[in-house]
Amino acid sequence: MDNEHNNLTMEDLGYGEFFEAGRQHCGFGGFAVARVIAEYKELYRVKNLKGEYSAKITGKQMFHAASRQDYPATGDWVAITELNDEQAVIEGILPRKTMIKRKASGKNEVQIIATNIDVAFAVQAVDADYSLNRFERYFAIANDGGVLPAIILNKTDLISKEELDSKIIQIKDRFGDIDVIAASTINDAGMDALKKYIASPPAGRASPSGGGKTYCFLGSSGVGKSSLINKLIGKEAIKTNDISARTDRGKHTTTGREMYFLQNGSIVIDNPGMREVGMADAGAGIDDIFGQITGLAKGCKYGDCTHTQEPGCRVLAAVESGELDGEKYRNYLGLKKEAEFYAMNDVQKRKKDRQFGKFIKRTKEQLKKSDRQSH
Ligand SMILES: Nc1nc2c(ncn2[C@@H]2O[C@H](COP(=O)(O)OP(=O)(O)O)[C@@H](O)[C@H]2O)c(=O)[nH]1
Ligand SMILES: [Mg+2]
Ligand SMILES: [Zn+2]
Repeated sequence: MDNEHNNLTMEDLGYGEFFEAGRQHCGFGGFAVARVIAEYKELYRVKNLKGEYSAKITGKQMFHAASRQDYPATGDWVAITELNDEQAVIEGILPRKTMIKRKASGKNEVQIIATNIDVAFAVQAVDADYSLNRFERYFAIANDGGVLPAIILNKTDLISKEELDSKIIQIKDRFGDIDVIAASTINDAGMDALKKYIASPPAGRASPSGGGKTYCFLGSSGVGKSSLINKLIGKEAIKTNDISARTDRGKHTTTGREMYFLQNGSIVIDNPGMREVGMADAGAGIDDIFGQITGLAKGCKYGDCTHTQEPGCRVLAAVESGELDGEKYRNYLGLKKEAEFYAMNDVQKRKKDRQFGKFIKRTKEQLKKSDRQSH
C-alpha cells in the first residue's frame, strides 16, 4: 500500500483539526500520533506516515482505565512513543469524534466496536432473518455515537426484482431519509453505487480536512460484510464465512475489527458481527438453527465435537447430504464464534493484563537502558 501511496498524508488516514486540537489539549504535543488500524488480543496495530507498529498501552494507562472505553479501539488516534521500526507504546488516546459502541451481554460494560467513524452501514441480507426492526437498533447504535447511518441490503440476487422493490418501499416508508444501497456480491448489483457513495459521502459528513472518511459495517454474521469489503478493496483481503473456513479454524487472531484503506482514499472497517443485535431479534430463526444442530449433534462420534472438522461428525454429514441447509450451518458457525469471543473476554482480559504488565516492565527497562546509553 505504501508504494501505491507515496504521498500519503495524515488526512488520508483520517486525521484533521479535531484530533490535532485534542492532541494539544491533552498535552500530547510532544508525541507522534498514529491511528489504530487493528485490535488483536494482546496488542494493537497502529499506523502513521512513518509506517506501521505493533503497540501496547502503558501500565499507567492500564492502572487508570476504569472501563473498556479507556482502552484503545480500532479507529482511535493515539499518541505513541516509538521503540523501534516495528514497536511502539501507546501513551494515550486522543479525544474521539464519534464512537460505535454497545452494551456487552448481561453486563454493564460497554464495548467499543470502532471509533472516529463517519458513516455506519447497517447491513442485512434480504433472505433469512430480515427485519426492519433490526435496522432501528443499528440506527440507535449509530445515532448514539454521533455516526450517520446508511443501509445496505445485501444478497439481492436471492430475491426477485418485485420483492426487492417492495422491501425498498417499506424502508422508505419507515426510514424515509436514510440512504439505501441494494447490493449483491454475487452479481455485483449496487457495487458501483456503493463505491460512489463511499467516494463521496453525504453532505455534512466530509471531514474538515476533506481527507479520508471512515466507514464501518454493522450486521449479523453471515450477511456479507466481509464479502462487500473485499469487493471494495478489489481482492480477497478478508476471509469470509465460507463453508471451507472450517478447515482452518483457529487461525483467526484478530477481533476482526480491522481497517482497510481503499484506492479512492476512503477507509473501511470490518466488524465480526453484532451478536447481541443479531441474536436478540432473530428469535425463533436462530433458536431453530441451534435446536436442529443440537439434535443432530447427539449423533456425533465425539461428545465435545465442534462440528467443524471432526471425523464422524453428524452435523457435517448433514450439511454434505443437504439435510442441513449450508446457509443455516454458516450462520450457526458465525454466531457460535461470536458467542465464544465474548464469553472469553473476562478470563482473557485478566491474562492479557498480566502479559501487558510484563511487557511494560520490559519496555521501561529497555527505555532506561537506551537512555543511559545516550548519555
Ligand atoms: N447469495 C449471496 N451470498 C452472499 C452475498 N454476499 C456474501 N454472500 C455469502 O454469505 C456468506 C457470508 O459472507 P461474509 O462476507 O463472510 O459475511 P459476514 O459474516 O457478514 O462478514 C458467504 O458464504 C458469502 O459467500 C451475496 O450478495 N449473495
Ligand atoms: Mg466477516
Ligand atoms: Zn459434530
